[in-house]
Amino acid sequence: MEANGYDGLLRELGVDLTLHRDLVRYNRDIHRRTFGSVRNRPASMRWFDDAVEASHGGRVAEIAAYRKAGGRSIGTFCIYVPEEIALAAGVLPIPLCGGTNWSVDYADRMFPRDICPLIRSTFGMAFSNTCPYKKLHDGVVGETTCDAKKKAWDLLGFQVMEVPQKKGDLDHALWLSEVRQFLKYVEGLSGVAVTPERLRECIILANRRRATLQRINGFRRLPEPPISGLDALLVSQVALNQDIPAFLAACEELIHELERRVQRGISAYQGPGPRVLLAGTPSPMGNAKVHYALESSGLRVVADESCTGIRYYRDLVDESAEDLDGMIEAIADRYMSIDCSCFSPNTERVEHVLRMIKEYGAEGVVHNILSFCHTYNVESKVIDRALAAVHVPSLKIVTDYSFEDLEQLKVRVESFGELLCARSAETVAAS
Ligand code: BJ8
Repeated sequence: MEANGYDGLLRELGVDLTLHRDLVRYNRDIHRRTFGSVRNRPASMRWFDDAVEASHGGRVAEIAAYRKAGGRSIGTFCIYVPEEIALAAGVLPIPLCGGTNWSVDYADRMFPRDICPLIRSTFGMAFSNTCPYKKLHDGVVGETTCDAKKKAWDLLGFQVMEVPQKKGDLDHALWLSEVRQFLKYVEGLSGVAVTPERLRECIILANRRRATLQRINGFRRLPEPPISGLDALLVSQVALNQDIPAFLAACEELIHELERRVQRGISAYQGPGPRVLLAGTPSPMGNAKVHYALESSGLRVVADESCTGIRYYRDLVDESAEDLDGMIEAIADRYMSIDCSCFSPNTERVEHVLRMIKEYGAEGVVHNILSFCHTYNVESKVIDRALAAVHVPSLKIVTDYSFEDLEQLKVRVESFGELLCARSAETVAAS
């Protein structure tokens, strides 16, 4: 029996079909449990559900066909890899699959157990021969962000971009030279020289994807958001895997539906609930546990301060440069503005969190930290100091992808929700 109609292709790609079926079943269950728990979803979310399913079938076939026609693709692990340059060279950047708990233990073959689940999940997929993209990549591009990732690239011999750890002039110069080298690398893979015309088109295309995500997430600022935090996460998760024009078309439909919902006063939430900003590590496709724990406990996740949230779409590349050099500089500048916790100091992130609290009307912050992610874990203390100064409470969740601690998490989340409700009642009483 074919799991999803793509067994022939998956077999050709060296995928272990028995394990892959098990993985797909596992992922479907988690998807149903988390996103399926949202009541009264916009009908156009259906496309995004299907896109998750397609990431193990139809999308794989599309990329295989693209390569057969002479195109190239690379695996990426981080939003520092400049997607517009890769696209301009005819190289599709595809994020490695790293959100499923199913594959975590398969990483033990090469990695210690005490590193973050995102890394273990990704490489567990590769080592168990269940990642359909493994053989579709003409290269994998890593980056020097956290220690666990840096050393993983060493072990596996990937191409690495050096992301500086500070943001001074020398760091900017280093990063610009890395971006230029990346351009040479992708040109070498595809044999296609990047022209200013093509790069401009790709800058505009990638900017449209970010601007579209900004529009969708803008709805979450409303007192009654027409889209839940879970569904907004799903849109972001799908964004990086799917064909950009198809993704943009689906988003337009969703935006129209959200506008209609706002006009009719339809909220994504059944009853009142405190608004929280979720800050920290990414939740890649397959993982929505913390969003689920919060929203199924009556809280509203109204903003995501993460790489599967605003960190990916906050800044656009300046489109005014006229020549190739100017465009590359504009791209380097935009990527250097990303506020990942691997930077020291990372004051921009603190400022961004404070600004987001106001923009999205958040009453509290929940730090979402993947186990063993030291940079985000320690940085939560820096953010907490700034939050204390403006009297915004926070809750820190350090967890992995498994659902074993869900009930425990929900108990903590519910009492945080009660605290936020009590504070808001006090504010109302005092006014
Ligand atoms: S820009 S957040 S995508 S590095 S969670 S693997 S940091 S131990 S994912 Fe990240 Fe780029 Fe930064 Fe974003 Fe390491 Fe932490 Fe794991 Fe992480």
